[in-house]
Amino acid sequence: MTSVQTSQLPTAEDLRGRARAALQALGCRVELGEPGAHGVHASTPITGDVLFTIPETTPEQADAAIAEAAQAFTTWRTTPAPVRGALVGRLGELLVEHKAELATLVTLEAGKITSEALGEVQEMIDICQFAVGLSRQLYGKTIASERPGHRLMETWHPLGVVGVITAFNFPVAVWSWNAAIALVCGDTLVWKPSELTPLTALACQALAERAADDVGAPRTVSRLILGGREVGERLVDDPRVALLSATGSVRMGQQVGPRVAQRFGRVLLELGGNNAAIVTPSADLELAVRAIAFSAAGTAGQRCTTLRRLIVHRSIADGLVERIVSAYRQLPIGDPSVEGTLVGPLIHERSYRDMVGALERARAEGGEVFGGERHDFGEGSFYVAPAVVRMPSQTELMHEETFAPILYVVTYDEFDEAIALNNAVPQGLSSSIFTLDMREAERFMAADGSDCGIANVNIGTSGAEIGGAFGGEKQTGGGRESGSDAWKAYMRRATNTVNYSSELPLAQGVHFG
Ligand code: UN1
Repeated sequence: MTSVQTSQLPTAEDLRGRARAALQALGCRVELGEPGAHGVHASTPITGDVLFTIPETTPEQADAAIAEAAQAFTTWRTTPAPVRGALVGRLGELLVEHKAELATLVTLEAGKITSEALGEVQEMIDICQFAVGLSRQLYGKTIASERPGHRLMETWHPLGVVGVITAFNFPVAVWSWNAAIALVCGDTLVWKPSELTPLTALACQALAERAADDVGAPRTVSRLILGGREVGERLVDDPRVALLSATGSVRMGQQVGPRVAQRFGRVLLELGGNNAAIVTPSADLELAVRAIAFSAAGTAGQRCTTLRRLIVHRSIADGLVERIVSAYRQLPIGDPSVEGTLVGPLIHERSYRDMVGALERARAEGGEVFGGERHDFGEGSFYVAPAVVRMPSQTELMHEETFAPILYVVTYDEFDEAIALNNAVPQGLSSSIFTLDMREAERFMAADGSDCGIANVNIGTSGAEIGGAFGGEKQTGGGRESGSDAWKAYMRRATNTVNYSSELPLAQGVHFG
C-alpha cells in the first residue's frame, strides 16, 4: 500500500482531557491509572495511545458479580413488568441528557465519527423507549383446548441472569439492546464489554446505577466485569447464567456456543456478517451509490452489517464502479471527532494488517484494487482509504469477513445467479437489492431469495432500526436481538392447562381406570 501524509491529530493529552471531562459529566467515578500500569488499557484508535489503565475484574470478582445478579433476580423477577419498565425508562432519559458525552467516549474508544457515535447513543434511547412499551406487552396466548371445561394458555416468565459479551464496534448500543429487553423481561445481567472499550462501558454502568437509584431498583440488576478471555469464560461456564448473548467473531461463537450448550444454557449469537448488495439494471444508481458508500465505507467498514460484496449486472458494472470510486475519493478521512470527517481510523494495527493481506490476496487472484492506501498520521494509528476491488469471480477470499473497508465487486448475467452469489458465503446477516423491478424485489425477499436475517430493498445493508429483530443465519449464529419479538429469547415459556370442570377428561381421548 502506498502512504499519503495528511494533517495533524490531537495529542494524547488532549484526548485524555476529553475522556476525563466526559466521564465526569456522566457521573462515572473510576480510578484512571497511568497508561503503563497493570490492568485494562483504555486506548484510542484516533492516535493509538493508551489513555488510562482501568482496574481489571479478577475471575473471583466476576463470580461475585454473577452471584449478585443471581441474588437480585430473586426479587426482580416478581417486580411487576411495568415497574421494571420504569427503570429502563429512566435509563433512556439519562441517555437523552448525556447523549453528547457518551458519544464522545464512543468516538474516543471506537473511533466513530461524531454523527455515527451520536447515532449509536440514539439507538440506545430508541431501544429503551421500545422496552418501556414492551413492559406492558409481554403477552402470552390463550389456546383452544380439546377438553371441555379446560383452559390452555401460555405464560412468559423471567429467565435468570443474562451474560452479555459485546464487541468494540458497537460498544454501547448492543449492550443496551440486551440490557433494556432483559431488564423489562425480569432478568438481571452481567456485561463483559470488549477490552478495547472499557470507558464507554463504565459510563453506561454509571448511568444504569443512577437510573436504579432514581427509581429505587437494586443496582445489582446490572453488573459490569472488565477484562479479557478469562473473565468472559466465567460467564460462559457459570450455570447461573441462563442466557449468554454474545456478539463477535465466528471463531468466538464456535468456542462459546458448544460450551454453553454443554451445560444446557441458552445462547444468543450475533457473529460475523459478509453482506452483499445486488444492483440490477433497473436500479436508481444515484440512490444506490449513496447507500453503497455509507454501508461499505461508513464506520471504516467495521460494522457487522458493513457491505462487503457488490453483485452487479454486467451491463451497468463499469459505470457503477466508476461512480463508487469517484464518491470514495471525496470521502474525508481523518480524526473522527472533527466535523466533516466521514471515515475514521481502523481499531488497531491488526485490522490494518488484515486489510493489507486481503488486498494482496485479491490482487493475486486477479482483482483490480481502487483506493485502500494508508493515510499516515503517525505510527500508532491506522487510517485507510476505503477500497473497491473488482474481482473476476467470487473467490474463497470473498467468503471471509475482513473487518475493514473493502468492497469486492463481481458481475452477474442472470438474476438467479445474483441470488446464488448472495447466498454462497457461510455467513448470513444482512443483504440488499437495488432494483425498481417489483418481481426482483419480491423474489429477493421470498423463500428462494436472500437467505439472510436482513434483506433490504433500495437501502444498504447497514443501519437497521431497533424495531425489527436483528441477527442472521448460518455462521452469523441464528440469534435475534433488539425489536419485534426478540424478547422471547430472554424469557422462559410455560404452557398452563387449567381444569375448571369437575371431570377429568384426558387428552387424546385416553381412558385410564
Ligand atoms: C453491529 O455491527 O454489531 O444495523 C451492529 C446496524 C446497526 C447495528 C450494527 N444498527 O448497522
